[in-house]
Amino acid sequence: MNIGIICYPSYGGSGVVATELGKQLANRDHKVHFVSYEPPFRLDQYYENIYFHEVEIPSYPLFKYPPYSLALANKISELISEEELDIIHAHYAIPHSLCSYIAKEVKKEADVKVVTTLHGTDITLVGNQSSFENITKFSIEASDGITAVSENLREETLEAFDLAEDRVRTIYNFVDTREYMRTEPEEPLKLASGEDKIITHISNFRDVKNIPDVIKIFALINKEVSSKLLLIGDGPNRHQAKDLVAKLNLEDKVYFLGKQDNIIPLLSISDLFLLPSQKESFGLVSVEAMACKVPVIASDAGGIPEVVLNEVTGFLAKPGAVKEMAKKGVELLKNEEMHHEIAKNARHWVVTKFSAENIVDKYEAYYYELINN
Ligand code: GMT
Repeated sequence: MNIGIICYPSYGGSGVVATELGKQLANRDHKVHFVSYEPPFRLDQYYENIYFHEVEIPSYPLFKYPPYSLALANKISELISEEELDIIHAHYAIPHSLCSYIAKEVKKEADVKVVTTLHGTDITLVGNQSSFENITKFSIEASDGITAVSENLREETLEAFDLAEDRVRTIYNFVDTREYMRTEPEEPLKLASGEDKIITHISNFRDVKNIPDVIKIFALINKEVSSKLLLIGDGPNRHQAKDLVAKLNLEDKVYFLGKQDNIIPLLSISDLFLLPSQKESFGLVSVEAMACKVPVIASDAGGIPEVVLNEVTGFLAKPGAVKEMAKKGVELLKNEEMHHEIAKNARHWVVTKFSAENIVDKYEAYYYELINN
């Protein structure tokens, strides 16, 4: 197949999933065309069967806001005929799904199917704002295929947009479990020297991630278990996080590592991963952590309980339940046998449920189903 993938290229779950899916499809001999304003950050080298098409953003004195969405729709429409696309896979509804729809309408004569994958915030935070509500609903309904990254998001989408049960299919996110595994670094990391346990959090530092709770949970754990906190990623709440770390006198224990392209070495030295978000449609980082045998303590919210199994691959508590999460963290870090068991379960769960082979089979089958109908 010739497959166009429309995604955000920046640091973030939806772009990661789109890029990894493209790589896997290219390995299966499909031709994959990424379309965005810059190459996705995980597309860091030459891959056979993968092409990148940059959307040039027009500037003109009249345009106070450069019309990126129109340029994107135009680029997709060009590719429909030039590359004979069979599938356009839009990751994140806004604006990718609508741009794909417009491109398809422009090239009416072409037989191309549009698949929209919903990642969560496109529906729960952005899509339900009045400025976007109608077009989000329209572009989702107009898609030939719709997928959601968890059952929870699927149900929320059906309800929010009043769709028929069979319109949205759940296809979970995945990781390449041959790449994501606990690995000894070639050179030991100084961060991991000493007896301290390593606790890790990765995110875009937005409100929904509850960064202050990450720090408060760590502060409580650190009173009982000597430990360090690695904060990976960046975003609007970074300053607030730094202030709280200073207020709690934890500056020598908390490391702000910023955005990291390769998180495997850091997960490989981690003993515990924290994801106390207000909500997550899926929580891809928790799968990446579990693949590297890191138990996860997370919020019992959104799609997380489908991903992290309470008392099996980690522990869940209501969002905001800082003390409870810290108590579980201490228990886990003090009990070597329990930690070993949960770490082992976590890896096994990811390999059986969220491996690239399983999930990419599902996307591939869905594409063929849409094409053949
Ligand atoms: O807020 C984020 O974490 C970024 C956002 C994105 O689009 O990159 O993440 C969403 O999509 C990810 C990939 O499907 C999911 O793993 C995240 O759970 C989801 N974020 C939220 O639901 C808050």
